[in-house]
Formats: sequence, structure tokens, C-alpha cells
Amino acid sequence: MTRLTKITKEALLKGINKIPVHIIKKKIDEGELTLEECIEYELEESKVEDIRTLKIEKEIKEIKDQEDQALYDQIKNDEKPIDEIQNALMTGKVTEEGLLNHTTINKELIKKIREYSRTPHSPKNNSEPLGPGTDIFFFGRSGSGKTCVLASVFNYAEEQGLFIDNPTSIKGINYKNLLINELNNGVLPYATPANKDNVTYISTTLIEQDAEGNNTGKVSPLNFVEMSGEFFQKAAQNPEDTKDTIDAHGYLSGPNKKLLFFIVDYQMYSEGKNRAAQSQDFQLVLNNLDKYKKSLKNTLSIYIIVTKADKFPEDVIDKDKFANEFFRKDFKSVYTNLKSKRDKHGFELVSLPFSIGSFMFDNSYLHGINQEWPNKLVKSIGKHSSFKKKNRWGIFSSTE
Ligand SMILES: Nc1nc2c(ncn2[C@@H]2O[C@H](COP(=O)(O)OP(=O)(O)OP(=O)(O)O)[C@@H](O)[C@H]2O)c(=O)[nH]1
Ligand SMILES: [Mg+2]
Repeated sequence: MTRLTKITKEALLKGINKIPVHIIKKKIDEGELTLEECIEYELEESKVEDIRTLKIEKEIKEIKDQEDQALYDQIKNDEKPIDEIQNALMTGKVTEEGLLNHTTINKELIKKIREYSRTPHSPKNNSEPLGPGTDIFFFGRSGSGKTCVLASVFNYAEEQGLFIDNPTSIKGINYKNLLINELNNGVLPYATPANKDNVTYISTTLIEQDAEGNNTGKVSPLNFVEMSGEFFQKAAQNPEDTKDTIDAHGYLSGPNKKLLFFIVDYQMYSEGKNRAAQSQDFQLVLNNLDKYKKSLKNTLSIYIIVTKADKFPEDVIDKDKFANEFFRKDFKSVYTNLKSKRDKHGFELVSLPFSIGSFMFDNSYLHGINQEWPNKLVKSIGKHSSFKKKNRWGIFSSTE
């Protein structure tokens, strides 16, 4: 831009009403003139208004551009859930081109975002009481990842042909199948509702395999009990309500042997959310279980499952060791309490990190399923539950 000399500027201003508005506006934007100077030289009122309107429109556009950029940045920084991105695409707040240019999202992902849909489906109670087998309970706060662990374990076991579902738990099986289908589309479950009717179990039979992957002829019937984390939180606060919370339908106080999965949310802890509450709830529930019917007497193992291991620091190589040390150090009082209960009741203590896969869009979309952790967990369940010859459990006919 060349600065106007005093004389040319004055000549320009004298003839200001002969100059088209968009040129005056351009000269104002470039700093050669000011609107005040134009007014001083009696620029027509209507033209002054036009210039003001253009100025406001420009400012609005600048603000919109900044907002758009901020939205793209949030998407790029993994701060926006997939449904919000989908909505922004539908309403034109972001465009396909913008996403391709300003974020790491590619065409394939844009297609997935457009097609994304999440149907609410909650577990329904099986009318049948729990059958014989080893019962597995998931205890942990709401959002800690219990349902995701369940879905991941079943997804893996079915893929590997390790489980045979027992149809007495048909409602639980239907729910589990939906979870798996959704998981394979990257879709995560809704929070499990905190109602007794929504407590369910999935009965299945784990087939024992030897080191070469051949069936040994032994099986271990398992009942996975699915319930809301709110029940766990309520059980911590009101131990007298146990039969309506973690012992809904009497599953926990039943005669079966149990594996208790304590689901410890690593991400919740590392982001400083409910830090004390997570640990306090485990303490309270553990003390409650110690006195509650024979729940700890009938417990074969307590598993410390440190979920969201994909959020462990990047330089962690040995995730097993990290999860174990994290729990012992950061949940010290729970750990001490667990050891004393172990000495009293004789169960085993096991720790394991867990991740259902790699996540995108603020943990709202799973874009790669991890098979390593469900593999380890299923193997460990096999080690800690009891295998018997098929017909010893009375669930297969003797001719089979
Ligand atoms: N990064 C990461 N996030 C996870 C993982 N597993 C679960 N999540 C996130 O945690 C959320 C809650 O997981 P759920 O399995 O529904 O939690 P829950 O413990 O069943 O919660 P309630 O049903 O309310 O008790 C998921 O929607 C994901 O956003 C994981 O392995 N890694
Ligand atoms: Mg759940």
C-alpha cells in the first residue's frame, strides 16, 4: 500500500461522493482514509450507512471465522464428541472440506461420522435365578468402564470361540449381543440404568484350551452380572440397602463362587475427577462385603482392573507393572484393606490393566478394538475359576 500524500488525500476527499462505496471502504480498510474524514468532507448519509453496515458485516465474519477455527481446533484436540461433530456437519457449522483441512479427520472418518448413530438399549433382567457356575461382578463408579470391559471380553471370547452362551440368560445374551454389534461399529454403551430391573446376567461356558489351543474337554460355567455403577456408589453410602443395590435379585449373596472385578478408572484419577470418592467407595464397599452374608468367603479372587489404559503415559512400556504400582501407590488404603481381607478370607488378588481400544473424539468413538487385554483377562478368569468335566456341572446331557 502506498501512503497518499496530503494533497492527493485532500483531492480524494473533496470528490468523495464520486467514488464508489466499495472503493472508499477498501481505502478505509487499508488505512488511507478514515470514515470520520469522509464524513467531514460530507460523504452522503446513505453511503456512510452502507460503509458502517459493511464494517459490521466484516466484523461478524471475522468473529465467525475465529469461532470456526476454535471449533476445528477443539475437534483436532480431541475435545468434541462424535455426536456434536456430526451435528456441526449437518448444520453447516463445519464442512467436510474444513474438517479435511483443519483436523486429522480423513474421508473415511467423515463417512463414519455421518453414519454414526447410537441407539439406547438397556439390560433387562432374566426371570430365571442364577444357575450354577462362577459369578463375576463388576464394581466401580459410574462411567469407569464396566460395560465396556464386559462387551470387550465377550467380543473377544466369541471371536475366538471360547464361550458357549447358556440360553437361560436370554435377556442378558440379547443385551450383550447388541453391545458387541455396537462396539464393532465404534459405538459405546449408554450408562447402565440404576434400576433393579436393569440388573442382568449373561451365563456362558468358558471352554478350557491347552497351550496349543486344543479343547481339554473341561469347561467352566460363568455368570457375568451387569449392573449400574450408581448401585455401587449407593452401596458405599448406604450399606443397609445392599440387597437393593449390589445384591439386587440376591445374586451376590447366592451360593456360587465369585470373582469380584474392582474397576478402577485410570483416566478419572489422572484427570483429578472424583479422586477421593473412587478410593472411598471401594473402601466402604469392601468393608460392607466383609460383613455381608458370605460374599467374601465365597470370593475366589478380587481383580483390580485399571481401565482406560490407553490413557497411561506414552512412555509406559510395561502396562501390567504400571497398573499394579499405580493401584498400590495411589489407592494405598484400598490395597492395605484388600490385603487384610485376603488374609482373613483367603481369596486371591489380581491386578490387570485394561483398554477396549483406541479412542477418538473425547472418548466417544472407538476406532480400533484391542484384543490383548480381553485375551489376558479371559485367560486369567480361566485360571481363577474352576474347570470341571462337562457333565459335572449338569448343564450338558451325559450323551454329549
Ligand atoms: N479411553 C478409554 N475410554 C474408555 C474405555 N472404556 C470405557 N471408556 C469410556 O468410558 C465411558 C463409560 O464406559 P462404560 O463402560 O459405559 O462405564 P460403566 O462403568 O459401565 O458406567 P455405568 O453403566 O454408568 O456404571 C465410555 O463411554 C468411554 O467413553 C477405555 O478402555 N479407554
Ligand atoms: Mg455400565
